[in-house]
Amino acid sequence: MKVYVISDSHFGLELDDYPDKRRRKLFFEFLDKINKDSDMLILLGDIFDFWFEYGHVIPKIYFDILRNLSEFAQNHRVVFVGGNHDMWADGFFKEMGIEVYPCDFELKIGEKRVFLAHGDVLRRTDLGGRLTRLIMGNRVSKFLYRLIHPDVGIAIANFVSKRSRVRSLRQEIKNPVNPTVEEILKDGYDAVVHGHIHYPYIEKFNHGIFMSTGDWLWHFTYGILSEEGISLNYYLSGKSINTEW
Ligand SMILES: [Mn+2]
Repeated sequence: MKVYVISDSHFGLELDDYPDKRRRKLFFEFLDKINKDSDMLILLGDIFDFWFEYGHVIPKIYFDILRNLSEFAQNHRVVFVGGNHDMWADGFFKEMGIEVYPCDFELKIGEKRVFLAHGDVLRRTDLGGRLTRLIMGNRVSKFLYRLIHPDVGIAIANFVSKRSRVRSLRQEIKNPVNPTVEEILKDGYDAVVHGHIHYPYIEKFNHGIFMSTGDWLWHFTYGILSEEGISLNYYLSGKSINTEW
């Protein structure tokens, strides 16, 4: 079994060095490339810089991505795990044949158990991330936001995103291993995989493997999970770091 994992493409976010259009093109090429040998694709959050599920409207700026993903989902199992930018993904993805998990997802490969989450909330005890999700993710907020005209709502979201995020997306990461990762590994998982920190990283501990998927903004990295182990791969250079179980 070969499972591909990708996160943090933040489609819709414009960058000077890697414009949205170019990142999308690379993503579609990537889907093409893995089409034949992938059994499953896991989208590990923040694929969209902003996604909101309206009753009757889908944001047209994502049309090409949705078209490509829905085509891919015809022949592959596709799992979408919500990130802090796209936790509202829901019914429309299911209509495309994509499985949706708002927070985390457990994958079994042979005997191995892998815990996958976007990374802003790894455990229910992660208060900061959880608070954001509680406020943003509850029914009342969704209902109220839905009342705003989509043109206005999306403009507001873009404004907030540009102001606060471009800077924080590129932070230096001093220690990519969240203490919760080791707790989860000690709880009997063989691996923890998350995104969110935009820093590609893989390490094998006594209890299991940790991988941070990096991003599809500057690093263009993705993971492959299989019966042999886990690898972290750089799409542009072709470099890959393999870790056996
Ligand atoms: Mn994130």
